Amino acid sequence: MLWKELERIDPEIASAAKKELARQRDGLELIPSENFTYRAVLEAASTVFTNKYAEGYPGKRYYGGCEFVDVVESLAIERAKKLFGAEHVNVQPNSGSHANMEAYMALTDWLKKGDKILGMNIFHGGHLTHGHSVSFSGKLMKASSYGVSKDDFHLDYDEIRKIAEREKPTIIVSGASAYPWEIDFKAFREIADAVGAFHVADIAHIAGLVATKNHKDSVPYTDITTTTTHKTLRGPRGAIILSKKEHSEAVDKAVFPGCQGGPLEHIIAAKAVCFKIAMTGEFSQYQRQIVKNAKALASSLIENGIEPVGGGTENHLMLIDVTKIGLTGSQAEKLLGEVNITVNKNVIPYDQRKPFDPSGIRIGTPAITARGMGESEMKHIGSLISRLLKDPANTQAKIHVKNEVLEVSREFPLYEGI
Ligand code: DSN
Repeated sequence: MLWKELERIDPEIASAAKKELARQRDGLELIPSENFTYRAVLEAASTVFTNKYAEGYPGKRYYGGCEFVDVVESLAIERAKKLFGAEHVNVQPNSGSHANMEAYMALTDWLKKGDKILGMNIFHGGHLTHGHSVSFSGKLMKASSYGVSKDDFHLDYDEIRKIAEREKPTIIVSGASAYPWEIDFKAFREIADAVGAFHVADIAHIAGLVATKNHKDSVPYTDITTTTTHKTLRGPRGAIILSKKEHSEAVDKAVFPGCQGGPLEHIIAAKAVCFKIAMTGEFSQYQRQIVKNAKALASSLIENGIEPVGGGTENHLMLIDVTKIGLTGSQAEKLLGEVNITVNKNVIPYDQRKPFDPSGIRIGTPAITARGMGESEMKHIGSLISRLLKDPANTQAKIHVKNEVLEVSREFPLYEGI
C-alpha cells in the first residue's frame, strides 16, 4: 500500500484519498474532460521536483541547483514540439485558463488597448475563457460570440465569418468544451486572415485526438494553440502553449514573469512522461478507440430511445437533452450518480433552462476507454443509462443497474496494486 506515511501523519487526508480511489475504481467515469492518467505520470508528479524553485526557463533560471529541472523541462518542451509539430512550446502553464490568459496577453499589448475577442458562446459549447462576461476574457476584452446552427447543431462557418467581419476582433478563439463534431481549424484561419485577427485554438478536449491525427490539426492554422494535458491527452492536471516561432518570446514573457511564478517542475516532469507515451502506437490506438466507443455509446443510446443532440458524435463526447424523457440535467446527473455513473449536467444549444439546472447532460468516453473497455461494453452501458433514466422511480431497476455497473467496473481494474 502506497501512502503509508500519509496515513500515519494525516489519516483524514489518507482516508479521503483511499475513498476517492475506491470511487474511481467502482464506477463508470463518463465526464468527458476527465481521465485516468498513467501510473508513470502519477509517479513523476510525486517526485522531489515539487521541492524546487526554478523561475525562468531552461538555461536561464533565477535560482541555483536547476540542472535536473532543466533536463526535465527541456525534455517536456522537445517532446511536445515533436508530438504536435509545433515551432515553440511553453510547458509551464498551470491550467487551461492560465494558458488562455497568457496566450491572449502574448498576442496583444497585455490586453490594455480595448482588444476584442470572438469565441464560441458558452451556452453552445464554448468555455468561460473564450470571452464569457464572468471571466477575465470577457472583463478585460470586448467579447462577442458565435454559436451552432439551430438546424443541425454544427458550427456555421459562413455565419462566423459574418460575425467576424462585423465585430473585427483582435483574437478569434476556436475550440470548445461541449461540441461533439469535428472543428475545421483551417476555416477559422481563413476567417481570421480575412479580418486581420489572430487565431487561437483551445484544443483542451481533443488534444489526444489531434496529436494522433484522429481529429483535424490546429497547429498549422493558429498563431497559438493551447491545451490542458489531463483530458484526452491523459497526462497530469496542467496545460501547455504551442505557438508559431514569431510569438515565442511574447508567450514566454506572458507566462513568466507575466502571469506565473515558479513553475511546477514535478508536474512538468509528469507532462514529459505523458508526451513520451503519447508518441507510441498504443496511445494512437487508445485515441482511435475513444472515438469508436463514443460512436458505439451514442448508437446504443439511440437504440434504447435516447437521441444525442444533433444525432450522434464525431469525437469523444455527446450531449443528451434529458427533458425529452421528462428529467432535468441535475436530476439525470443525480440519478446516474446513485448507480456510480458519473456525468455532468450541461446546457444544450438553445437551452431554455438555466446553467445550474440545464436541460442536458454531457457524457464522454476517454476515461472508460482508458480502462480498456470497448464497443461491447459501450452497448451495455448505453442500455443501462437508458433503463435508469427512462424509469427513474423503478427501485428494482436501479438496484439492477448499480450491480451491473459494479460488475463491469470490476472487470476492468484500475490502478491495481496501489
Ligand atoms: N472544466 C472543463 C470541462 O469540463 O470541459 C473545461 O475547462
